[in-house]
Amino acid sequence: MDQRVGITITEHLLREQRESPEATGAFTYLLNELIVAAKVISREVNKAGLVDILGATGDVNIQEEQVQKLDVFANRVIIERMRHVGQLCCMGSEEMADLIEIPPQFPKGNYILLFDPLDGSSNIDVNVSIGTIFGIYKTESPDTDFDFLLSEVLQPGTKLVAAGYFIYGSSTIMVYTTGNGVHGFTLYPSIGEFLLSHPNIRIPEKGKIYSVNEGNYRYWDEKTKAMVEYFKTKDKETGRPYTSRYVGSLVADFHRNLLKGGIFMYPADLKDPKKPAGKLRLMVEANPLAMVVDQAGGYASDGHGPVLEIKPQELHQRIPLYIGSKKDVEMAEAFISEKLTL
Ligand code: P6P
Repeated sequence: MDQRVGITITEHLLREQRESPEATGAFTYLLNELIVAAKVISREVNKAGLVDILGATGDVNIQEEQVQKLDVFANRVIIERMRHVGQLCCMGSEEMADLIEIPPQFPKGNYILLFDPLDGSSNIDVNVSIGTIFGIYKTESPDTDFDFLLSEVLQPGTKLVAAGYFIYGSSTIMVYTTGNGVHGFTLYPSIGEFLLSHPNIRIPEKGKIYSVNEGNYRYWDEKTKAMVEYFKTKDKETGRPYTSRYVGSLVADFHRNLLKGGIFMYPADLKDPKKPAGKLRLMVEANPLAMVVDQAGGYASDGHGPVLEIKPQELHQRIPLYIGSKKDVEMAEAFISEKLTL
């Protein structure tokens, strides 16, 4: 009897490709190569405790964050694998100040890959789930001189052709969308394949979980404090107080809320005058996850409107982020944009 192992990610991508008349296979090839990079990262993350790859390198990245060795490794794996695929005109990484050029010896393509190679790095050596976040745009002008490509990269999230993440935890899971729903795959190390485990993910319209770092309370404005207080206030009719869950790893917090429902918040705060809009990055974190949650029936806001509609001004632009169950994010937005007073 045919012991089918289930639908592999490659089979799923090919099915999606067949449903797009204009598809040439270039995108499927691109995503498959990114998946190989994620498998390599997953292997290192899962054995990090056994080899000297834990801990910081002593360097500091563009975000002025202590660079962990696995950060450097993950960033290098993705860049070195993706630059020769022949489907990209450039890349942007959370770890790199500027756009990453495709070396002249490799063919270029029409796609742009933006990624956070290993989000949640502060959790690396305490065995908490971490992840890779990616977003893929297309450009109509792939031959634009590299010095002028940034204008092709700074597209609103509504223009993303694909987005998703890999979460390296108790198992390695890939969640992605190309605009036809959200699908999750679990890596089976014994066969080295991602198999469909979460078809057509839908986030509950309203949740019971709120995720925020309340250690930043004193740095929030009054609207933010009132908004967080709302989720903590007892009210039987609206199922409050919500439960607090905060891992400090965006991919882990987002993934839990995507499956169970709830809201993740990283509000603007006055903790670091250089980062008045909060900590999270529009291009490599907020936009890709906003596409995923939108496709799963949820919502992502910067407190005043849809994240996906923000016109990016710079590659490492930060924004406040409220993302998850639609009704919860709309409630948070009402507080922050002052459309609501209780
Ligand atoms: P804080 C990890 O460094 C990260 O970028 C996200 O993964 C996470 O959600 C956030 O920072 C945690 O930040 O300030 O609460 O420690």
